[in-house]
Amino acid sequence: MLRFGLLFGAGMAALGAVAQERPNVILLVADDLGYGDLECYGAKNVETPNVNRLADRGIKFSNCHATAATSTPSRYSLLTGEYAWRRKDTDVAAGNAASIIRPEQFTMADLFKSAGYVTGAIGKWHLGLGDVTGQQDWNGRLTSTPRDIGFDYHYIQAATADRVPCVYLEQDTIANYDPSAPIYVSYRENFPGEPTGVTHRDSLKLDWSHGHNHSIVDGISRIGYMKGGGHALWKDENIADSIAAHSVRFIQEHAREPFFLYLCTNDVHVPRWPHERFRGKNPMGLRGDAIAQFDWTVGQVMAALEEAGIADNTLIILTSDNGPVLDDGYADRAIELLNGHSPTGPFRGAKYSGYEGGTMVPFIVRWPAGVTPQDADNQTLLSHIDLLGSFARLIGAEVPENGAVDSWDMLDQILGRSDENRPWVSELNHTRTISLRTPQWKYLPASNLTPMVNWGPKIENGNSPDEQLYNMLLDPSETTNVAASNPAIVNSLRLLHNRACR
Ligand code: NG6
Ligand code: CA
Repeated sequence: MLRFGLLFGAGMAALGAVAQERPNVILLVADDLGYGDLECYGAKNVETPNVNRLADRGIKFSNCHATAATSTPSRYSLLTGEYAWRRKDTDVAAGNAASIIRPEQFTMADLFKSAGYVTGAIGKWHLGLGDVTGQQDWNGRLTSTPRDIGFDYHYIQAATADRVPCVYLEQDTIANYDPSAPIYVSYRENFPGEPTGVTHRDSLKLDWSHGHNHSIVDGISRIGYMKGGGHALWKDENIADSIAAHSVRFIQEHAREPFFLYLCTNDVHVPRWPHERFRGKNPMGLRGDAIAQFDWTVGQVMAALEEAGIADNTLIILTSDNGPVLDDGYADRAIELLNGHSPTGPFRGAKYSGYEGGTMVPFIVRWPAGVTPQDADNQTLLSHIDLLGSFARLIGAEVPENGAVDSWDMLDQILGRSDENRPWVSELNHTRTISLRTPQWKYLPASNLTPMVNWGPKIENGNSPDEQLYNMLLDPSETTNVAASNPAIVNSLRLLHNRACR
């Protein structure tokens, strides 16, 4: 209470009547949304009025990094405050993977709960479920769910929309469960007689381009095999509506008590099949439609807060889990229809990559006037890893001694009260090469791993047998490796890498 008073005394006075002492927090995480994909970050061909409004009333950061260039490790670090590279089992998870965050591990949700908050996780999960991979009881009650790691409420997709099972889990059981169609899931083999993207390719409403040719659900073939589900199966065009509706309900139900909502959209991950309100409307095709649908979700959340009279007491942080990708396995013409739009903005690489495009993400912090600056551009170097440690001070909660070991308190930076950079941030590519970014430099260690993503997407991993150094102040697009002419800087960054990234 005292800490809160100290921190927000001035801001709160400026706000006048404030319903609650502790702010609600909504952490809104898009999937594969690029740094350059929002209008306020320079996107072309797509309007994002709701996100613009959020940025107008808050701070738009232009140097904030996800910790990893794919979802599972990025989200692991976000929720635990521990770098994913400390563990071997944090790569992109299958839809039947066991829960990666074990109940004994401290999480962001535990932090909020310890301060008396109601906590919810809605939307994409992709951190595993159950105790043993492949042994989940999809027809009964699941164990090791978000409820075991601090979330009071969950309504989630087990992994991503391109992975089975294509159903939502709500409070440990399948939402809208259909007893006449029991659910079976396998990542090893098909169930006899079930159609796949290979056997029934002609029937698909969205063709696959690489992978994604196993079981067909809602006319789209996925990764992995499933059988059953009946009326519990999702329809892709309703996913955004469903996530938004559950989020709005969560906000309404908890408007009179402090809440933390971890809201993860399915947009703009593949398969992109937005609702017909959006589908076919954007000149960039389905990927543009999905960005517009994402923006709509943001509008729904803001409207719910305003209607409940709690917009002024809710801190919203909007970001993405990793960089963008165009062809990620479905023939949605994302590349052909770009029309001059650059999903990564000026940055090299994309999702999966150790270059900046892999982890440079939009990051908007909105709170009302008087607490955070309005319509501000901020270039402070930040990382998602520090959200947990920063929230701890925000709500006056303690992080236990062995919890969130990598997360620092950067609250002053996040609220726009300090522009002191994080001295370095670490970026994990999908081959588990860790790069370092400092305010001036980008260092990629030597790696003999493959330089390009070696399945469909034409994306550079950032791996090279030579060490790489880029001067980010002069060359933000990482075009010219200046390692040879800066041996002292390379040495010091190699030492830092050896010390900090193990
Ligand atoms: C890849 C998938 C890709 C996407 C990614 C994870 C194939 C060929 N590609 O393996 O489509 O699902 O994993 O994306 O299977 S993430 O954003 O959830 O990390
Ligand atoms: Ca992602």
